[in-house]
Amino acid sequence: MSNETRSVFVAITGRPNVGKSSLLNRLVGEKAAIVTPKPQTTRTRITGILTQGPVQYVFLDTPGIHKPKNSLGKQMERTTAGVVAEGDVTLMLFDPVAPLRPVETEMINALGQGGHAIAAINKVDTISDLPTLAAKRDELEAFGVFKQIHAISALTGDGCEGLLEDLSHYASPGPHFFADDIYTDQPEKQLVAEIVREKLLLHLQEEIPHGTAVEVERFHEREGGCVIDIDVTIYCERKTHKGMIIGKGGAMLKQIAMEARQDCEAFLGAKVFLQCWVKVREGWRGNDNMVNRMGFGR
Ligand SMILES: Nc1nc2c(ncn2[C@@H]2O[C@H](COP(=O)(O)OP(=O)(O)OP(=O)(O)O)[C@@H](O)[C@H]2O)c(=O)[nH]1
Ligand SMILES: [Mg+2]
Repeated sequence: MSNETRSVFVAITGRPNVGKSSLLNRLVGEKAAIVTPKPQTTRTRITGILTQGPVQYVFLDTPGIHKPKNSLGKQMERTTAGVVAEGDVTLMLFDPVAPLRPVETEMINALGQGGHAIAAINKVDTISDLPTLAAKRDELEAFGVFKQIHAISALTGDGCEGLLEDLSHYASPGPHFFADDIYTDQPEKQLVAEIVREKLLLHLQEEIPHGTAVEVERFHEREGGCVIDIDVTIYCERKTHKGMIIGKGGAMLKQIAMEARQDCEAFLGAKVFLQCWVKVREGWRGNDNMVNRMGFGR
């Protein structure tokens, strides 16, 4: 390998819950994106950066492709389309078992219109029979769109090295876009907001967490940098939701804040005082202006 610096932008796409954010974290070796068992966890574009010697990989995680039901969903769809147009290569993830959905077929056909695309069948740790994998591979191959089809597990790391090697072939010579020692370009405030949202998704049922948005109102490092005070507002869509987020005697909110604080302390390397408030912003997901104002218009 030559010592000339090279970079490659990789757009990661695929249906909700297929493991895009898990793969991003696995590839960069840090938690750049939140992960939950619920679909539509990722709402905005998340950048993960890995520098290996002369090659810098810039992974662009996207909201899972689905039929949008509201303004927020439409904005998420635009984000994904924009990111895919930006990548030097698109990496599309697939479930090893679930049949292809119409949105996936549409995306594959769109990828076939131009640019480079690679497929990866993720979660291979969940299947034991090779015919299933072979059938999925054949099905994807038949589109004639993907340059390579990998079988990987973001959970165990299986196949990820081969995938990286393959992606490195799409790198172009030039200076690195980011510092070699960073793994994401997200500001700390955004990482904190995402962590709080992850805990909301993990603890609350049904539509409630999907109707929440998180804003960091204050992020203050005390002198010496060992203690950080963080104030967070959680917006939800209904009064009844507010009650459920707070929980009996405040127990739910306390649990969410405690778990978020622990994660924040781990990545900020400081003691964190985290305070969370809950406010109602009725129907915000269905209102273009509110969706934009809450930071999704990017
Ligand atoms: N067994 C197994 N589970 C995985 C693997 N990759 C991801 N998961 C799980 O699948 C679920 C969804 O993972 P995410 O990384 O949040 O999926 P995503 O594609 O980013 O989802 P959205 O952001 O909603 O589009 C989580 O519970 C992960 O732990 C894998 O390789 N094997
Ligand atoms: Mg995700």
